[in-house]
This record gives sequence, C-alpha cells and structure tokens, in this order.
Amino acid sequence: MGSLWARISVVGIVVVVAAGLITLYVANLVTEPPTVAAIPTAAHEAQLTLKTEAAVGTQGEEAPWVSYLIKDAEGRWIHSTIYKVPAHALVHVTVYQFDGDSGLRNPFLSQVQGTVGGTMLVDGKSMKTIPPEEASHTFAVPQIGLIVPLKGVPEEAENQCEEGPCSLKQAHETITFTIRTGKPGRYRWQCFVPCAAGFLAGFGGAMQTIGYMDGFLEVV
Ligand SMILES: [Cu+2]
Repeated sequence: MGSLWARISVVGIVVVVAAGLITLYVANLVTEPPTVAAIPTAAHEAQLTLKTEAAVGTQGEEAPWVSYLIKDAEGRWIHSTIYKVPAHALVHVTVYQFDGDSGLRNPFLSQVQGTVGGTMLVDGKSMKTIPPEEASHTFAVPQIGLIVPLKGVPEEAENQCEEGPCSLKQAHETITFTIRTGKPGRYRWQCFVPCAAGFLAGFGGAMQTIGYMDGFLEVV
C-alpha cells in the first residue's frame, strides 16, 4: 500500500510541475513588451529612434539575445519592439546599428523598398541597396511593402560593442529613412537576416520572439 501512495504522489508532483511549466510557457507567449511611441516632431510627423545590439539582457533576467531597442521621449533605451506611430504621417526612422553582419540568404531583401524616395542614408550616404552579405538585420513590414536592409559593422572596426548597453562612442552604422504611414492598424514587422547566433540556421530564439527581432507597428 505504502508504495502505491508513493507512486501516486510522484505522479501528482510530476503533473503539478508539468502544469507549472506549461503555464510559464504560455504566459511567455502572450506577454508583450511595452508599447513605446515615436516622438512627434511636427503635425503629421514623428521620429522613431532605434538601435540594434548583439547581446541584450546579459546582466538581467532576459535572454542575452540579439535585439532591437527604442529610445523613448525621456531619452531612455527601452527593450521593446512594439512601436506606436501616427497614421497618415511621415515617420523618420533612425537606426543605430551596433551588430556585425550575418548576411541575407535572399538578395532581393537587400534592396530598399517602400521608403520615401526608395532610398536610405547610411552614415549620411544615400543608398538603394547594400551587398547582401553585409546585412546585419532588416527592418521590414511586409504588409506595407517596406524593406530596409541594415548594414553591419565591419569585422575590422575598432571598439566594437559585444554586449549591451552599447554607446554611440562605440563602432556603429547610422541608418536613416522616412516612411509614410497609411491607415490605422497593427502591422507586424520583422528582421529577415538569420541573425540568431547559436540557433539552428540562425532562425530560432531572437528571430521568433516578439521583443527581439520581431514586433509590431501600432499605427494610430
Ligand atoms: Cu536580425
């Protein structure tokens, strides 16, 4: 009899632990990072300032993965990929790119598409495309035909940022472009460069997680 009760309690403990793990997993799927708004600069115009870092969260509880961050109105860098922007407006985007290149598998995605003028500035130089192998990330919103490939920091650059928080005194590329937003809605955006180091084919982890290499544009 004693061993039967022992077995039942072992099964009970296993069930409770499994239920706990499933709850944690689901909670993790539905918990979103905070929504951070672009900063209004004029009527129907706003500024969205982002950066990419090779390893965010190495000091905290978050996974130390490659990620995007956004600068809020107080000048703080927030670890989020959910950005609120005005509808029917010009949104000026600046990305400080601190990560090295991983390369795009599909060269089609290394052409700028969907920005005002079909171009971007890379460190002040106007460009319509970059060599696919130099891409570190993309900022792409497939639903509105936006693709901006982000050039990686060259391997030989000095003073590279291996781990966040990265400062503008460290090696980076500055990419700017402007988009014209349309009607309100929630638009998914994502990176298309297989940049998730340590995962199968570079497409796991950060590449599949909201808050890292995927997010939403809340057009309001
Ligand atoms: Cu990426």
